[in-house]
Amino acid sequence: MIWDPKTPAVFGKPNVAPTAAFMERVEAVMSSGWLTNNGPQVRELEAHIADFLSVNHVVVVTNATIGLQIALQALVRSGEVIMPSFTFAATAQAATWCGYKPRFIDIDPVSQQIDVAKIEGAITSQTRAILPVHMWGEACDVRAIQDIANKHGLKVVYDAAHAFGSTYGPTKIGGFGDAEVFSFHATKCFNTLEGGAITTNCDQTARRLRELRAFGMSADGVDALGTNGKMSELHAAHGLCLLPEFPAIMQWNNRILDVIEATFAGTPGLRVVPTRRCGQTNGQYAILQLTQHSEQRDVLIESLKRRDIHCRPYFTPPCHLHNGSVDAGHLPHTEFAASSTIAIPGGMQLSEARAKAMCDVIIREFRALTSTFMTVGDVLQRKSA
Ligand code: T4K
Repeated sequence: MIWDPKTPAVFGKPNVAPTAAFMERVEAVMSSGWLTNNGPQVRELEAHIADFLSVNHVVVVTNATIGLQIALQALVRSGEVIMPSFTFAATAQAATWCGYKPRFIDIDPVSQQIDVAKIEGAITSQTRAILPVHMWGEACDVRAIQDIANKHGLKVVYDAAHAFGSTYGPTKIGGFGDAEVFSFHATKCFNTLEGGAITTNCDQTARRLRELRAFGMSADGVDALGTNGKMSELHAAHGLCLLPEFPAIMQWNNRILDVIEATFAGTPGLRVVPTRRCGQTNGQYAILQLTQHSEQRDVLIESLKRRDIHCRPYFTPPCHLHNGSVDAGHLPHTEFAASSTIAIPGGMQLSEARAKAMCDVIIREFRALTSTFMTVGDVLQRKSA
């Protein structure tokens, strides 16, 4: 199949719930007179997600950023939180917003996951928690992380923004650490337009999370510094209508990822970041890395845009290089990943044939760019010789 540039492929294109089912729920909500504040749609969504993830408690929230803040606030008083720098700004900002000091460590260059071997070296007398990210939907090494946390008396909150439906071995992500936080943003393969969820198996933590989600209010009054993290009924309704579709979405995402991995295999200078080694993933993230000529990454993204293949550079700049960030020194694998990684379109918008055609265009554009680059380099080299 030849790539049809008139039909765009977009990284982050939302999966939308079936319209008829969604409109039916919208009408029911609007005529019910109950629009937010732990309403019936929210409670139903929490129950369905708890069942889907096999976890005791699900607390849905306005978005994962607020979810991370609430989870940290519920579990950690103050101090330092160890996390990767190669992550979306929200991970670090959530901790900073709550008054904790992020302590950034490097990633494993192959998986782009937090480098577990570097965690213990970053622990100080101020360290209170570890905030690992299940990067690109793949589970971190949760067993090793829990061992370190137990040894040093630290809490673990997972940023599971990418990982809804993914597993660690046979076990769904959701019950690891002290809490896990999912994003249900529109760009996530399961979404509530905006939204997120905190999951935990601990009854006491769940009670605390529910209080903090609603201004720190309990039956006894306002006894903690909370926030407004409540999900509205309409957002929950979208999630309820999309959830039954989700197993099929996951399956298709993975089929497309198979095609993408197979098409790029053995292409010099490009690799697909492996995301399915620790268990299943939701298959949403097709992540390409320029292992050579990474300086051409942004030029490649621009040239693909002209072919209606819309990609995103992630995570640029990495968190330790944000303005106002604490000095974490040089994190070489993080800095290389941030300058060489591209999230490419995948999932439901593509047929297998279109996925292959799209990858062929990416390879051709990359080769055209880098052979031009090499010719210029060769010329310069010849001139200076
Ligand atoms: N932790 C991690 C590790 C995260 O990756 C994120 C968020 C969070 C925490 C926080 O989760 P939330 O608080 O958002 O629940 C996007 C998303 O906005 C963000 O949720 C996501 N991670 C991040 C990886 O990607 P941007 O700034 O790249 O978004 P934006 O609006 O440029 O969208 C990306 C692409 O998606 C666009 O190029 C086009 C497409 N798109 C987007 C929207 C919103 C659509 O086609 N339709 C749409 O409606 O952050």
